[in-house]
Amino acid sequence: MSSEPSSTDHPSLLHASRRTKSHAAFARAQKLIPGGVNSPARAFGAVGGEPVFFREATGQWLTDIDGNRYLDYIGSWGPMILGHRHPRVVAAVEGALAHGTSYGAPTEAETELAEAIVQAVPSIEKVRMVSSGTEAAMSGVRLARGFTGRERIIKFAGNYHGHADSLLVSAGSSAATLGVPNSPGVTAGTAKDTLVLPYNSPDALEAAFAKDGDTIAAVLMEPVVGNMGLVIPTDEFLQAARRLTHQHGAVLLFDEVMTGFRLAYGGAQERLGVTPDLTTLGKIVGGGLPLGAYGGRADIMDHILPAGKVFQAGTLSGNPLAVAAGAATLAQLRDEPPYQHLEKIGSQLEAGCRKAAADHGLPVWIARCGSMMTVFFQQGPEPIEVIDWDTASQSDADAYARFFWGMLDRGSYMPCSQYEALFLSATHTEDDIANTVAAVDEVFASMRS
Ligand code: HOZ
Repeated sequence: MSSEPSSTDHPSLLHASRRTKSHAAFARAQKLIPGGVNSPARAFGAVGGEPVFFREATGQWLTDIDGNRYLDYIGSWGPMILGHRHPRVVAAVEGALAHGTSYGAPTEAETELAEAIVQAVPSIEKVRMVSSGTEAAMSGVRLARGFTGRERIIKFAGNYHGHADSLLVSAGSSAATLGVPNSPGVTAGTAKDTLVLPYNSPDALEAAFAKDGDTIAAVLMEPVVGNMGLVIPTDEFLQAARRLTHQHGAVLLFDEVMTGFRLAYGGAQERLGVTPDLTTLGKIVGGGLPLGAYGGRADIMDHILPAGKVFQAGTLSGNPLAVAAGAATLAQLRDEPPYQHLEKIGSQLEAGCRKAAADHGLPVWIARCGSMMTVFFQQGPEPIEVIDWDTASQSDADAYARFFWGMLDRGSYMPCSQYEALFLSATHTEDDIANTVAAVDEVFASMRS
């Protein structure tokens, strides 16, 4: 099977000779792993060319198997807020490893992590640990249904909550990137209880609750969206979600898998001042190891088996290595909060991108919240404000691909899709950002020529 990009002038080919080992590794992987990758998000499907294979990471740096170094603007899609291999996290994992890798039985470390989560996120009174954000969302939805005795949920087009069947409806992230927002394999019966509304539309929410309010178990949302590129909610929209769920006895379920511990120590809900009933967590809460969690009001959480009747289980739930990495990450974030630094370098990157776009007359919409940001490339002449999937999906995917490869060739590893946010870490320096802005300026200039 050939793994060469078909077009001879594709931007991925400009410096392909620097990535010959990645090319060979991808060819080998494709023979055994569908599409050569274990998650479509990393397949470079929307930017063309072939994925880069990595051998190690330290701080803000990635090294690929050809020996190329990149500034990492993905951070494993969010978890690595402290940078790669933070000494405190490494020591905690090594400490846990010395004792055992899995017991299938409770440990005190799980309760300590639960205490840290509850202290950080006041809306979480009780929390259950699972192994991924997907599991957290799937279980949170089941719990909301079990608690309310209702079947329908509301989700928003372009929001992504992992790959549980009922949530792969108008989904963002790689489902949107690769053109399967409604996945084959999800039955009509499963999908019919998922009502999809436009993000940032209080009117659509009002109308849905006016029509079906007594059948809606939950409103599930990314309080700041990272999975259709970065999209920021209006206060009016968030307040409508809180008010309507409260009025109609539905659960407000925030998916903070990306935003938890990132937009503030208490997540997007702290930053935005809105209190959900339930919250899902993933990524940072596991410190780079597989761990998710869902938590919230004790009266709701106590419906989970064995306290209540809603089933959810897992051999590796609360795995000791993942718990150690998560607890060390949260402790570090609490002891030396990086949020001011992240805001500073985030605004430096945003300002640099805005200036470069203006200097080169490139039509872009730039959205940023703390250490998450997206540059939406547009057709112009005037930028369209990106507020929902309708506006996000009008972006110029070819322009994004040229940007992505131009940045990769200049040593910055950006998200390989217009519909993913970039992430900064505490280890990125102002000099790193200045170098990246210089590269952005060059790439934007090349895109106008
Ligand atoms: N949640 C990640 C970003 N949208 C995707 C990670 C993955 O599926 O590999």
